[in-house]
Order: sequence, then C-alpha cells, then structure tokens
Amino acid sequence: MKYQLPEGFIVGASQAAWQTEGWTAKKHDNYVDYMYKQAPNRWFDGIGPTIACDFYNRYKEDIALMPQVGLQANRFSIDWSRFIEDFETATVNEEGAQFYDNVVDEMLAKGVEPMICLEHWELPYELYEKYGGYASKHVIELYVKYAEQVFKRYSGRVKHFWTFNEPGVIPELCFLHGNWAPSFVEPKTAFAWNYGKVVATAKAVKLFREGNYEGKIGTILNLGTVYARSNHPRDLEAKRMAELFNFRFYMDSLVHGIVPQELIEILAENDCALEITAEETAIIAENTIEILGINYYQPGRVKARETQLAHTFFHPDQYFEHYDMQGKRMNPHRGWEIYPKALYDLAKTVQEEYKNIEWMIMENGMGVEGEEKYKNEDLQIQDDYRIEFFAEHLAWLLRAVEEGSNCSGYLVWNFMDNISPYNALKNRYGLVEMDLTQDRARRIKKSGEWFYQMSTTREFELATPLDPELK
Ligand code: BGP
Repeated sequence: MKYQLPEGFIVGASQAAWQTEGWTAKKHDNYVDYMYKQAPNRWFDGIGPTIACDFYNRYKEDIALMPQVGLQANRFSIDWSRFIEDFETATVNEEGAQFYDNVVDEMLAKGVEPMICLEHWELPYELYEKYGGYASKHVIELYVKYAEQVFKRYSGRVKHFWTFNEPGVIPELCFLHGNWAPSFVEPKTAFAWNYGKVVATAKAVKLFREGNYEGKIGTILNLGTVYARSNHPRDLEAKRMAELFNFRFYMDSLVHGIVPQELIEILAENDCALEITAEETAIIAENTIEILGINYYQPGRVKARETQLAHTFFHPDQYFEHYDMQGKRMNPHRGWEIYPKALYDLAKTVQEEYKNIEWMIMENGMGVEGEEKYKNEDLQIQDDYRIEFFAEHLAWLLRAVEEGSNCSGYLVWNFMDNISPYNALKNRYGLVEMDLTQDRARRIKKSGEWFYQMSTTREFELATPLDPELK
C-alpha cells in the first residue's frame, strides 16, 4: 500500500549536543558529563561523550549529509554549559555561541530547518552542585535568562524552539530509580525537578511571547500510550494512575496550564510536597505551550499490583505494575516493545483530550546492536528492519492525520549513530553510520536512502498491512 505525506508535513531527525559534539573547547561540564565522569565503567565499553561524533569539529561534513538523507529539519540542542560563560549573569561564551551560529547558518545554507532545543539534559553541572538543579527556584531563573540569550540570538533564523527534551527522564532515572548518577534515591527531588521544569517552561514561554520572538515554542515529552492488561476496574485504575504520573503531570500542566490536583495531593501525603506559589500557578495557567513534541519508542502496559511494594520510599509504582504481554513484538537489542499503532492512539488522545494542539513526533527509532554484520560489499548497512519500523509508525501516524490529528511532522531518532546514556554506542539508531573503527567515518545506511526517497517523492510503500488479516 502507498502512503503520501500531506502538504507541509515536515520529515527530519533529531540529535542532542552531549550525544554528538564531544568535549572540544568546552569549559564547563553539563549534567551528563558528570554522569560519565562519576562512573565511566558503567558506560558500555567505557565510552562516553568525550568525543561522541566529534560534531563540534565535523559539523560541516555532517550537515552536508543531512539533505542527502532527505532531512527537511534537524532538531539539535544547545549545550547550556557551552553557550553560557557565566551562568549567574547569563553572559554568553562567544566561542561556544559561534559554534551554534555556524551550525544554524550551515543548516539554513543546506536547506535544512534548524530547530533548537534548549536543554537535552545539559544542565551546567555547577548549577546542580551548588543549588541542586531544577529543585531550586534560582536555577529556574537562570534557565530563563539563558533562554532569553538563545531567543535573542536565533529568533528569525530559527522557527521552532523547544524548552526541554524529555524533562522527566533525569528526575526519574537519577532521583527516583537511583540508576543514574548520583545513584541515590530522593523522590522529593525527582518531583521537585519535574515541577521546576514545568515552571521553567511556562516562564520561558512568557518571555518568548512578551519579546515577540518569531516562531513557535514548545516542549518535547516522552510519551507512550498506556494500555491496561484488561478492562477489570483494578487494571483500569492502574492505567489511570500510570497516566497521572507518566503522562498527565506534564501534559495537563503544559497544554491545559493546570498541574493535576490529585497529583499535588498524593505527593503532599507522601513527603514529596511540591513548593507551589500562587504566582507560579498563574504563570503556568497563562503560558501554555504553542506546539508539543512527542518522543515515542514503546507503549506502556500496566496491570493492578499483585504484590505490595517493599520500598521504604515513595514510588509511583505502588499504584501499578508493568504488564508483560504475551506475544508482544520486541526490539531485543534495546528491550523495548515495538507497537506502531500506539502512535495512532497517542494522536487520538492529543486530538480529543488536549485541544488538538499542533504537535510533532520529535523522536522515533530503533536501536540495534552489531549492525556491521548487515553490511553489503560496498560497506553499506542494509537495515531493512529500520525502514520497516519507520514506515509502519509513519503510516499509523498519517492515518491519524487523515482523521484530523494536528500532527505537522515526523522527526526520527536519529540522523547519525551517536552516544546513548550508559548504553553508549551499543545500540545504533542512525540513518548514517558512524564507523568507530575507521576514524568515525560516516556512511549512509540503506534507511538513509529510503528516508531520502520518502522525503523527496513525498510517498512511501508499506508491504505489511496496518490491520493484519486473520489466518
Ligand atoms: C530518548 C532520548 C535520546 C535517545 C533515545 C534513545 O529518551 O531523548 O537522547 O538517547 O531516547 O534511547 P537510548 O539512547 O537509551 O537507546
């Protein structure tokens, strides 16, 4: 079956500063640099962000490849710790900023729309060490000052600004699960960071509007549609609670301008009270985002808890547990379920429950280990699995668009193989390979050629039907 991209629908890719740039000319650490320095042995093969793709030095070569794989847009993040010299005054580091000027100009010259994300976990480490990161109201003010410098410098040349990428990930994995540095559990800190990022977003949106900056401003959330094991009231309640924590915290706050009252109360009862001021409540209500970015990789499946949690600290998992559905399709390398229809369901939720706000897929992709073994005689990786993955997800998304979803783009993860937190270079996602064995040589994969075809002809073919036949 053939699918066509609607007029104006953008296709592209995403990347992050810390995952691509490397440490050349960096004067300050960001939070992920700290994660690596704290425990390099925990990163796959000990590889961290030190060199990454060396994008800082090779950006021209890389941006030249972007149109060759059909990117109409590329979302990248600015590393706050590189862009700003003095975080208190938000004095720009001219050398760091010049690099981003060059990246923006180079993309524009190559016909690739640059989209800027202000924070893909690159909080300057000093602001964590000194003030505790986003739990501090002062850090929120510093973030807004930094945002202002970015808006001033790039408004006009850049049309999409994103306040955060996946704002909930560091709070959850670092302070709730204790998996990532600093490797301790502090539920109150986790929720304070989440709330802090909501306030920071609302304040940045306010500033953006008051400054009449050109373009749109939004946030990028990692959302997987949540499915209940069954329609038993207890399973449905488990789903409702999983959504409250994993979906509605940010969605209700940023799109409707209301932090869910039920969540505020649960947190207060569990020693995780949010420090909310009346002024912040008003700012959140009046400064909702204009566009929503969604990163989608896998759905959430939950059921009612069968055992009580033995945790001595508060954890949302006390209301639900993961449901391991039989027969689910898996990406074994990443251990994530593959379920493209969730994109359609997600689109419906945004359409029906979130004002049909304009939104885009800002990440979607498949991380695969050992891709070298799929190379043909020209050394090109034959990643048909990735082509199928993209085509299926995009087809479901387009079905939702046909039915009125206000989705205006599909950006994949990612343009070129890069570093992941802790998994480092184990699983590769790129349309372009980065070959570590040959001076990080870049080679377009088969999926890159497919993406180019799809982007330039504005159509693609899907062999497998979206609705499977009964056999
Ligand atoms: C998202 C992040 C990306 C990227 C991706 C893939 O959560 O925004 O930075 O890394 O996930 O996940 P991973 O790299 O862990 O395989």
